[in-house]
Amino acid sequence: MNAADVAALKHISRFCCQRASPLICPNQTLVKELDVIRRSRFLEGEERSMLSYARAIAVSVILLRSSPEPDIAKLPFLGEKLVSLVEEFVKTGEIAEAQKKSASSRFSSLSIFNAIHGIGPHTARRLYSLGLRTIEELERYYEVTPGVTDEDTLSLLESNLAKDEVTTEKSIKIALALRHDLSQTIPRQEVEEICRLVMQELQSVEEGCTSVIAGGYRRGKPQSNDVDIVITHTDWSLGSQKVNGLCKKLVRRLHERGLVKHVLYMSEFHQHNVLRTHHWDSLAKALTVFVLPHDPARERVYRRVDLIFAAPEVFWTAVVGWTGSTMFERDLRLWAKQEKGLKFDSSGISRRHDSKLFFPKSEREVFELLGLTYVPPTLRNA
Ligand code: DCP
Ligand code: MG
Repeated sequence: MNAADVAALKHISRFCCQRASPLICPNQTLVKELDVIRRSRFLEGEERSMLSYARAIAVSVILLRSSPEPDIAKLPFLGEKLVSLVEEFVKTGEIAEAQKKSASSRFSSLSIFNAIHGIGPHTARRLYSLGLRTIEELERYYEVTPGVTDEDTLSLLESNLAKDEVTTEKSIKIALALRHDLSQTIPRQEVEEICRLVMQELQSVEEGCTSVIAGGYRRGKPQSNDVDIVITHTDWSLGSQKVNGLCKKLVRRLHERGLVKHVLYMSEFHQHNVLRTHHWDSLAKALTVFVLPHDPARERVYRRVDLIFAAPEVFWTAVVGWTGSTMFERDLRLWAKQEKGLKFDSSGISRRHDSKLFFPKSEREVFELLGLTYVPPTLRNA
């Protein structure tokens, strides 16, 4: 970043894609308290309230740091309720509502359920309403036996390979059976090792591909919950042809090599449609469970690995879209729409009034097209 970029990012904008948000902030305790309430709103399906907490967290963190004794009432973008919560925290060192939520058994059950891949807030609430409270009860409900047999693995893999669709219930069973492994975070070195192995296999499937490890890893997190790899082909003239169908081929290959054990979700590239039930992009992707080759010197832990495939012309929008954070992405989309008349998502940038598509050739060009100062990945931790 040059000096002008640094100066521009110090300006406190309503959009977090115009601010510098480092990984570690000095208001960590306040953030944790506010985040309990944010998560509770999320689990209860109160989207608007959840968002105002998310925004408040992102902005108050920056502002409270910039001055030792900030005038809380003057913090921009914070409603009355949020201001009073921050004041309460400054006075007492905690927020009563957050303490109450943390101690609530409903909040605790919903959190435990939601931590399983495939169980969103809606399903978590449904399971709770059926009387389920603990992870053991959840296991009985889904008839999960300890470990998953190879037969289950193969049938799920084959059916996902054939159908290109979510098999939520089966995915939940697998995620539940492997929850001890999947809840362990992945150190950076292992993230890199996994990517190296994936790319080595990809080389045998299709020569000339390249990738970027996105997600929290790229934002500098020392430990990740999963590995997000965005893949494309280096040949711009033939690239999209080469990327088509690659997802399935690579997953098959990785499975044959014993590296991919399960596929929780897989889709080939698809056009946007109004019936989409999730807010994902239209890129081809496979959400997998991966394991490193046997090594007597260390324990084998199952890891979540997401493989995302983008044609060369949308590779950099895919990388920006999958680098996150979730809040940064949300504001990128909002900024593009409200301030620029553009539509941004991982699968491309288009102009709203005539659907003209843009094909940035670098990450900086993505920011330029959106009329934004470049924010390095490590400062996108809003
Ligand atoms: N992303 C998004 N919207 C989604 C899914 C993903 O904007 N529905 C973006 C933002 C995320 C990034 O993709 O930061 C990767 O998603 P992850 O769930 O893997 O989250 P992180 O990689 O940020 O953190 P971690 O994997 O360590 O939990
Ligand atoms: Mg990730």
